[in-house]
Amino acid sequence: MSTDRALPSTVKHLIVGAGFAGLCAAIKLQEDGETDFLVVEKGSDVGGTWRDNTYPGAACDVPSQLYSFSFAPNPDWTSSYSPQPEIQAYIRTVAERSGVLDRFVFDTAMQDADWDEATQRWTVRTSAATGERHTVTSTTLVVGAGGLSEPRLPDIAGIDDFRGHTFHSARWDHSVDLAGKRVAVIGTGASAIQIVPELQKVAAHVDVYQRTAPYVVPRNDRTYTRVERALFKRVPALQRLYRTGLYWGKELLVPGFTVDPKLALPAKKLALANLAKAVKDPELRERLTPTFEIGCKRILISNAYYPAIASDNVVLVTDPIARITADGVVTADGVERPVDVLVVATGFFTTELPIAEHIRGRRGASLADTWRDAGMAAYKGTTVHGFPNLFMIVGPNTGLGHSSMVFIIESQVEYIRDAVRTMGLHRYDAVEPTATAQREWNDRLQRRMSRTVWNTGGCSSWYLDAHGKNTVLWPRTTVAFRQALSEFDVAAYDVSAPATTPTATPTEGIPA
Ligand code: N01
Repeated sequence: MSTDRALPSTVKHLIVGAGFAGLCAAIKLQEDGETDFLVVEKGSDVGGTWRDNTYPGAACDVPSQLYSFSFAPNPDWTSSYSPQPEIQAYIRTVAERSGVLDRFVFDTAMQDADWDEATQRWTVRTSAATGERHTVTSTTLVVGAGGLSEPRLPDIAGIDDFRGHTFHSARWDHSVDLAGKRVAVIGTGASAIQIVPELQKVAAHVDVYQRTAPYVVPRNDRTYTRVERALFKRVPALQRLYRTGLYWGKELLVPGFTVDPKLALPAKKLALANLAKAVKDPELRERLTPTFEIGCKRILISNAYYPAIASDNVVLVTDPIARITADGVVTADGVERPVDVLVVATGFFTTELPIAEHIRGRRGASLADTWRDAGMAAYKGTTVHGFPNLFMIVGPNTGLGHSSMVFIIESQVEYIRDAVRTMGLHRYDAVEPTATAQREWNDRLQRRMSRTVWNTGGCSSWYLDAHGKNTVLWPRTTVAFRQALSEFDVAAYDVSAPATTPTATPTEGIPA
């Protein structure tokens, strides 16, 4: 996708990112008649993480009927869990049909954003080509950059000396032919367990380097029949009903994460049965058995992962990696395994968002500076004290372990819409959550978090930051999230209105 659009000098709303979040914000602002906005996107297309993650086997582990916009149902999903190309095509279709794309600028990254107290505006520097205008000022800054967008490469000695091909799961190099190769996969998270079964089919040999065994439950995937798809198309209410059923089914899982892990015992049994069915070797099964409470790390879903691991051309390596050489991977026991292609499926920067370095608020401090000591924190996951008119979508403590992030995104966008309406109605130049409102929100949230399986389940995960604090997940139901963000609660905000010039009353200036 390309637009030859030059950047304007100023817009009312600047949106960063053209994934589900940025696109949703653009569509909903437009619905409110807020047409003075611009979306800057560092990639060449919409889609965000679904544009970037093109690895073999990439698919959603949340049912497609739920993992889509409520306002743009898609009766054409081919199966219950959509593969990446279908999701990417869906996002593109929604973007094209919504008529917002003329305000998207691709291949243009937000580099820095500074709040200017004097003008009450953001000054945003972008990577627009030299010679072009590359700075835009805006009243609001809506960041939809995603929590899973910046690949985290492992800090393993010698990794730069490796002479074969190396790539991260989210930056798959499709020019590398894997047929007949020896491939090593580092990591056993949601991405790796989708990749390994595909590699097993084509590579001569696959070594899977596992640090922590995950729980993997069966994936009840199935292709929709032509009749089902026709019904979804002709009777939209039926598709809505189906989606609603899926939604509440997912909500029922929440207490297993947030109240008592014993409630998740059926899922644990399912995962262990999934393992026992596919892996007959007791020693291998033992090494694949998780040692923490189910739910502490993301519960993975696959029918293909365990059978792939049990295949003759796949070896599960559980000795820690000591170093990487020019030709292979050496484990702590001194064994070197030769490798042609190294696939790094080691996840993303989630608790230290790289973009936080580049957004500077009222006192010139960046979000990263502000969050350095106590971790990421926002008010309702969306606004941040010290950063007026900044709206984050998928901000701190908005992530889910059980349902669709698209629901969270839509909830946050509704809140932002209401904030924009409120600002317009009262002619506020700026809104900023008070320090007290933000502190109380996070104190309550972290009190609830302390009882969840993510904090007590005996694992380390990408939900926890360097201080062991969970700054990623939402510790309640998504219903509670939507309710909390159902209206812009201006009482929790400091607002600034434009300086008004006193208007002369009719008697002023008339000599007595
Ligand atoms: O990343 P991860 P991911 N040496 O961080 C291991 C979403 N997603 O890309 O568990 C050795 O989960 C690490 O080991 P450990 C989804 O939300 C969704 O797989 O920390 N190993 C772990 O096994 C998901 O949760 C879909 O001990 C190292 C792995 O690398 C999120 O993205 C599909 C290591 C990283 O797992 C991230 O998933 C895919 C090292 N130095 C992803 N460093 C859907 O279907 C890390 N590891 C929607």
